[in-house]
Amino acid sequence: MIPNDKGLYKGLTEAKSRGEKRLAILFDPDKMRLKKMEQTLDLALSCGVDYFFIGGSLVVNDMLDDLLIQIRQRCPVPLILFPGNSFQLSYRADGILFLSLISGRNPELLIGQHVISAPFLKMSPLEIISTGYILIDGGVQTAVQYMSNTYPIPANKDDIAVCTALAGELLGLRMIYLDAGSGATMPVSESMIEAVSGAVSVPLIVGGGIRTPEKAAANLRAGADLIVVGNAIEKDPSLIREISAAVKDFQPA
Ligand code: 1GP
Repeated sequence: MIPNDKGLYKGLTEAKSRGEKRLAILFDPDKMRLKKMEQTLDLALSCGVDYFFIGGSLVVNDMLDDLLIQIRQRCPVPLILFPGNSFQLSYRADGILFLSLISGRNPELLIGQHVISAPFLKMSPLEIISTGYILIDGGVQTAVQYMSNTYPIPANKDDIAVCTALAGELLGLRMIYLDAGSGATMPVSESMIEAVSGAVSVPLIVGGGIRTPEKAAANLRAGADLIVVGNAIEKDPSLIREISAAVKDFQPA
C-alpha cells in the first residue's frame, strides 16, 4: 500500500506496463526567476508535461511554499518534492520522492534524515514514494556529490549500478532514480540505463545533464520510464516543446 495514495505511483506503474513514457521538469526553488517560471508553466501545460519535481541539493531561500503556491495557481500538473534534505518538506505538494541515496555510504542519507522526517510525513497528506537514488559520475563534481559527501558510481561501471538498483528493489524501494546530478556534462549512458532497466521491474527515473530531445529519446529507448530535465529548461524554456514531443512520440524499438 502506498501511504496517502493519490494515484501518482499507480499512474506511473500503469504507464510503464503500457510502454508509455513520462516527463518531469525539475524546479530548483533557488534558481527560479518569476518571468521564466511563468513561461515554463504555460509551456508545460500546453505540452502536457506529466510532473513537476521540486527541490535542490541546497535550498538557501525560504521560497518553497511560495513556489508551490504559485505553480499550483497557474498549473494543475502534479507537484512532487525531490528534497535534498529534511528541511525541504511542504504539505503544499502532492507527493514526495522519499529518497534513500543507495549509491552512497553516508548513513544520514540512507536512513538518518528519514528518521527525522518520518513523523512529519506520516501526518502529511503527501503521497510518499520510496525511491532508491543512485548517483552516477556526471563528468563534473555536482552539488549533490558535494552536499551528500558520497562518491558517485563511475560512469562506466554498469554492473555496480545494476547491483545497487537490484538491492534497492529487493529492499522494497518502489522506484529507482539514476541521476548524473544537475548540470552534469556527461549524462547517464544508454548502456547503463539498459542494464539497470533490464534488471529491475520498478519504474526507472533518469536525469542529470539531459539537454536535447535526442538524448531524451535515447534514454527512453534504453529503458527509462520517466526522464527529468532541469537545467536545460531553466536556461531555455522553449526546449519543453521538443523534449515533450520526443517523450510523447516514443515508440518502443
Ligand atoms: C538532477 O536529474 C535532475 O537531479 C536534473 O538534472 O538539471 O541537469 O537536467 P539537470
